[in-house]
Amino acid sequence: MTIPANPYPYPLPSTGLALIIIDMQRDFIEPGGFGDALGNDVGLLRSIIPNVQALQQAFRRYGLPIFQTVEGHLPDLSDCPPSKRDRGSSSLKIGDRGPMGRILVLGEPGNGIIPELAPLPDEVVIPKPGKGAFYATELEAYLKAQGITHLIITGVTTEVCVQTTMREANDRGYECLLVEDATESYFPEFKQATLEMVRAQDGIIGWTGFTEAVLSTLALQYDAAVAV
Ligand code: TIU
Repeated sequence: MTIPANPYPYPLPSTGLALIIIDMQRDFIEPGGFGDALGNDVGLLRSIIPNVQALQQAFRRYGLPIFQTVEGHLPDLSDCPPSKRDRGSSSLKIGDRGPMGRILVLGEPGNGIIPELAPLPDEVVIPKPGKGAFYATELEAYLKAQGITHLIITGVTTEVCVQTTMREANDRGYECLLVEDATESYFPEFKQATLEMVRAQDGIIGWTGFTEAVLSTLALQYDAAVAV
């Protein structure tokens, strides 16, 4: 079974598939958070919520693992490099108190996953101090423990945390499909460039494809299995 994708169909394994949802947090998607403090139009990211929800529901329905990440720092900022906190000219820096609590600090209201994509109690949420989801996290240990080899990647923002994570995963041997209409950027041209660069050179980093293609292929593979 394969998922229609670019640059060629993505091989769907019989086991070892997981959904990765990167940083669908209020800090990036709602006014008053980190994304807003950096000067971005955060409303641009909302358009993918229904597609990420559809993938989340499908993976739940088929009993496939889902890993969400949140970018955030410990309250004492001991895991935040000064270079990250000091970068830029915003008056609201990481750790400062904003309208949704301290900016980009784990456990603050604004750092949480948006309610539309709230994880179930048994779903793993990986806190991450960097842009990539493998740097200084438990993600790889979870994936190895569960025999995961193939990652369907979604979330925000495409050219920052999503692309960094996909590159980290590719270097570790994971087969990655980035879902075009389930990832978004504050910069449409950067999203487009990311899609093109990851699938160029015969999939130098991996594949790109659409939500509907993933959903319909999963239905063929798993609904058929359920029917038998
Ligand atoms: N600023 C921006 O585009 N993104 C981030 O800082 N983090 C993530 O991409 N999650």
